[in-house]
Amino acid sequence: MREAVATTCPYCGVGCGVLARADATGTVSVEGDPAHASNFGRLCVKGAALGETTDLRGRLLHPQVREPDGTYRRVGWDEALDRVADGFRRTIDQHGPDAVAFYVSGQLLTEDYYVVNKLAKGYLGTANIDTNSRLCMSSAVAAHKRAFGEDLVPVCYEDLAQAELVVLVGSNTAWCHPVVFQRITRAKEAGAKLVVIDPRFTATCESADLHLPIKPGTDVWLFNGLLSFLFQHGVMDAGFVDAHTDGLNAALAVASAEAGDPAVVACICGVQLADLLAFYRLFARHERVVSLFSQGVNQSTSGTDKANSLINCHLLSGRIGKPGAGPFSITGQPNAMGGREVGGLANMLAAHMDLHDPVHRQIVQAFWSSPRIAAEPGLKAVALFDAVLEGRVKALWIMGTNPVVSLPDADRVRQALLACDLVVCSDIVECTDTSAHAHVRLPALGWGEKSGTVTSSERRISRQRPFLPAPGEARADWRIVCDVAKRLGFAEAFDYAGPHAIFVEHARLTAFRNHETANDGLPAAWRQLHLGGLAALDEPAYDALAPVQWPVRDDGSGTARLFEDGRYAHADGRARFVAACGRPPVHAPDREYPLVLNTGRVRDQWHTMTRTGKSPRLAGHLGEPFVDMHPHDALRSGVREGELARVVSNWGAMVARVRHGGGILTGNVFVPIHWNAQFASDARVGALVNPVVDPVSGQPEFKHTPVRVEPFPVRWYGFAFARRMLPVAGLSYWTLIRGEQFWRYEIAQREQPKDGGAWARTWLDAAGADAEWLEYEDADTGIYRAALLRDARLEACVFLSARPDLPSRRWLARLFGQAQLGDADRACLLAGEAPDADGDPGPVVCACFGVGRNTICAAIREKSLDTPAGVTAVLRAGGNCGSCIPELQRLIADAHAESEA
Ligand SMILES: Nc1nc2c(c(=O)[nH]1)N[C@H]1C(S)=C(S)[C@@H](COP(=O)(O)OP(=O)(O)OC[C@H]3O[C@@H](n4cnc5c(=O)[nH]c(N)nc54)[C@H](O)[C@@H]3O)O[C@H]1N2
Ligand SMILES: Nc1nc2c(c(=O)[nH]1)N[C@H]1C(S)=C(S)[C@@H](COP(=O)(O)OP(=O)(O)OC[C@H]3O[C@@H](n4cnc5c(=O)[nH]c(N)nc54)[C@H](O)[C@@H]3O)O[C@H]1N2
Ligand code: SF4
Ligand SMILES: [Mo]
Repeated sequence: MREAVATTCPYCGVGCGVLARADATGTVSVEGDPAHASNFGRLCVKGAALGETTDLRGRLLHPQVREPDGTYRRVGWDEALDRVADGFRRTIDQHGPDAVAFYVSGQLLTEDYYVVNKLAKGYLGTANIDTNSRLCMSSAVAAHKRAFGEDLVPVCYEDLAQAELVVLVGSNTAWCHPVVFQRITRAKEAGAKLVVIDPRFTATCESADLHLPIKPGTDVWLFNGLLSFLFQHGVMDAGFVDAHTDGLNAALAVASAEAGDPAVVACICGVQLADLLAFYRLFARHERVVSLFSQGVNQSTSGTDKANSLINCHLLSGRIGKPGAGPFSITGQPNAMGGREVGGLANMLAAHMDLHDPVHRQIVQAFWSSPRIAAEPGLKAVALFDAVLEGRVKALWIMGTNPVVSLPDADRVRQALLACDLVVCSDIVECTDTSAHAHVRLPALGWGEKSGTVTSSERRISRQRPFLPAPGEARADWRIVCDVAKRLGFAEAFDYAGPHAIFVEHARLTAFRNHETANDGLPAAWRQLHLGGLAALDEPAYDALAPVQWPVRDDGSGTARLFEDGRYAHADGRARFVAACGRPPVHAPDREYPLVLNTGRVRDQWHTMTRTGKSPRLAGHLGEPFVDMHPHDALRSGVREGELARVVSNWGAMVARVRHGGGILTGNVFVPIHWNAQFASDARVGALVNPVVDPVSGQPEFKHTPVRVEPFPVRWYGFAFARRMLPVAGLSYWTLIRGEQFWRYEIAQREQPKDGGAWARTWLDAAGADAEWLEYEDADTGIYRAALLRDARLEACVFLSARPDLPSRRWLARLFGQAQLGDADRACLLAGEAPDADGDPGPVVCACFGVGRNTICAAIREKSLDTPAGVTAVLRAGGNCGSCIPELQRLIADAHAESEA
C-alpha cells in the first residue's frame, strides 16, 4: 500500500479532507483526514464510498469525434484539438465572438475555471461562459452582492458550534451536507435549538425542535413577517443599523405592508400560527443565530429576494460578523465557491470584479495584458441554451456538467444540442445524456488524478492532490483549454507549466489594484477577496498548501469570519437592506396540472450518477427513480404505491415508481434529480421542469412546476440480476443499478409476451450447452421465476409477476457471492423466498455496514432500543459516517408509535 495522499472530497461544498491510498492493483481506500478543519476525520457515506468510483469502467480514455453515421471514432489529441480550435475560430470569424459559448461547472478546479474564463472573456472577447452554478448558487451570489456589495459568505463552520439557534431554510442538510449536519447535531446536543423550514418533512426534520412545512415559494413572506415582528418587538441593534447599514425603512415598509400581521403570514405560508410565532420568538430570543440556506431558497423565481429577506433579519438584529451568528449560504458543489472567485458566471469578470464596471474591466484587462475584454454580460444558462437552439450560438463547449439532465426543460436542451454546429464535451465518462450529442469528446482527468484547488462553503481553499496515474490519454481540464487557446493564437498567455502557475496568477489578480494605487493611471478597486498571502507560493509550497480561509493576509494566515469590523463592500462601506416583495411562483397548479413538482436529492447519489452510480454500496439505499406523493393525491390520481406512474408537465414527462412516506404535503410531489437515460428508460425529471428563472439571478425554478400524475399501466412487473449488462431495447420500463457482482434491473412491460419463458431465456441469453436453466411458472397468478447457472454458479435470475409485489431483492444479491448454488438455494430461488426468516435484511439503511431496514426494525423491537446509539451498539449501523442516523431516529419513532397503538 502506498502512502496516503491528503486530498479533498469531490462531492459537496462541505469540502471534507480525505486521506486516499491506491495499492498496486489500483484499489483505492479512503478515510477522513483528521487534520482537515472541514471535517476532522469524518466523512459521509458518499465520501466513504469514493474508492468504489475510481475504476476505469465507462471512462472516456481517448479523444473521440463523431462520424456522420453517429458513431464515434477514436482520434489523437492533435486532431481533436484542431477540430475544436478550427470550429471556434471559424465561427468567430464568420459570426463574431458571441456566436461561441462555454458551459462549465462548479466541479472544475479553480485553476481549470480560471483559464477557461480568461480565454472566453479576455481573449475571445465573449462573456458567453456560464456554469451549472447558475442552477445552484446564483441567487445567493446576487443576494450577497445586493446586501454586502460583494459575493461574500460571512460565517464559518465554527459558528454552527457557537450558535444557540440554527435555522435551516430549504436545506436537507442531513442528506446533502451530512458532515455539516453532524456539527449541527453536536450543537444541538450542547443545547442549541434547530428549526427547519421546508415543505417536506425530510430526514433533516427528524432532529428539529420545530419544523415549518411552508407552502412552496412563500419564504419571502415568512422572513418579511419575521423582520416586521423583530422590529415591532424591539429586537433591533440600532447602533449597528445606524453605523453599518442602509435601506431599512424601505425594506420595513414593504415587510410590514405585506407581512406585518403574523396571522396573515401563517395563512399565506400555510403553517399554524402558533408554530410561526414559536419560530419568530425563538429567533427574537437568541443572539447567536445561524440561518443556513440552500436550494429551497436559491432555486426559485424569487430566490434572490428570499435570500435577501432572510439576510435583512440578520442585519436588523445585528447578528452578523459575530461568533455564532450570520446568514449562511451553504454551497452545493465542491468548487462552487472557487468558480465564483474566478468569475465563472456570465455576468462576472474575475477575482470578484464585475463585467459591467469599466474600472474592473480596465484592471482585469491590464493584468491579463489581453487584446480585448468582453464588455457586456453574457448569456445565463437557460438563455444560453435558447440561443443555441435559435442558432445564435453555433459552437458550444461543455465541461464537467450534464445539461441534458440537469437544466430545466431538458428535452429542449437536447434539441438545442442537436441543432448546434459544434458541440464539444469534456468529461470523464464516455457516454452521458449530454455527450451522446457531442461532435468532439475530450477525456478529462478525474478525482484522484487531477491536481489543483477547491474552495468550500466557508471560503476554505484546499488542495485536491493526485494519487492515481492519468488513465489512457486523459488530460487535465486546464491543459485542454490551454491547448486550444494556443491553437487560437494565444500561446503566450496560456503557457502555464501546471496548476501552480495558474493558481498564483489567480492569487495575484485578487490582490492586483486591490487597496493599493499606483501612479500609472490605472485605478484601484477594493475587494474583500484577497489571496495576496498566496501569490508568492512556490511550487513545493503550493503542493504542501494547508487548507486556508480567504481573505488570506500577506503572512499567509486566513480569516474565519467576515465583517467583524462592520465594513461591507459597497462603496460607502455599509450593508444594504433589500426591499423584497413576496411573489408567487410563475406557474400555478391548475385543473390539468394540479400538483406541484418539487425536485431534489437523495442521500446516496450525486447528481447525474456518473460516479456514485458505480458504487454498489451507494446503490443499496434508494435504487430506483420514484415519485413521492401523499396517499390522498395518489388516490385522486388513480395510482398506487409500488406501481408505476407517469409524471407529466406542460414541458415533458417521465415514469417512476410511486412512493409514500417522504413527508410530502397534499398537493405536492417530490422526484429525485439523479436518474437519466444511462440508468433508466425514462426518468429525467429535468424534462418536466418549467424553464422560468429568477429575474435578478437567472436561477431556474427547480422546486415548483405544476404537474399531474397518471397511471403507467403495465401487464407485468419484474426484476433481474445478471453478472453482465442486459439489453434493454423493447422494455416498456427499466432501471439499472450496480451491485457487488451483478447488475440489477427493475423492469415492466406493457405487453405480456406470449411465452414468458422463451422471452426470459432470450433476454438472459441462456443458450449454450453449459447453461443450466431453472424455472417456475404459475400461469394463474402470472408469476414466472427463472435462474441461469453455469457450473452451478448463478449467472442471472429473473422474477416476473402480474403484480408489483415481487420478492425482496436483498437476499438474492448474496447468492452472487457464492461460487456454487446448493439445492436449498435453488429451491429458494424458485420459491421466491429467502432461506430463513431473517435472511431478508430489507432495503439498505446503513450503507457503510450494509444493514437493512428489517434487521434494524427487528433489533429495535426485540431489544427495546430507543436511541440511534443503541442501534449502533447492537448492529454497528450508524456508527461510521452517521448519514443514516436520521433514518434510525425515524424507525425508532415508528416502532414506538406502533407499540403504543
Ligand atoms: N446526497 C447528495 N448531496 C448533495 C448533492 C447530491 O447530488 N447528492 N448535491 C450537492 C449540490 S450541488 C447541492 S446544490 C446541494 C443541495 O442541497 P439542498 O438544498 O439541501 O438539497 P435539495 O434536495 O435540492 O433541496 C433542499 C430542500 O428544499 C426544499 N424546498 C422546496 N421548495 C421550497 C420552498 O419553497 N421553500 C423552502 N424553504 N424549501 C423548499 C425541498 O423540499 C428540499 O428538501 O446538495 C449538495 N449535496
Ligand atoms: N430538477 C432539478 N435539476 C437540477 C437541480 C435540482 O435541484 N432539481 N439542481 C441543480 C444543481 S444545484 C446542480 S449543481 C446541477 C448539477 O448538475 P450537473 O452538473 O449536470 O451534474 P453532474 O452529474 O455533477 O455533472 C458533472 C459531469 O462532469 C463529469 N465530470 C466529473 N469530474 C470531472 C472532471 O474532473 N472534469 C470534467 N471535464 N468532467 C468531470 C461527470 O462525469 C458528469 O458528466 O443540477 C441542477 N439541476
Ligand atoms: S459531507 Fe460527504 S460528500 Fe460532502 S465533502 Fe464531506 S464526505 Fe464529501
Ligand atoms: Mo448545486
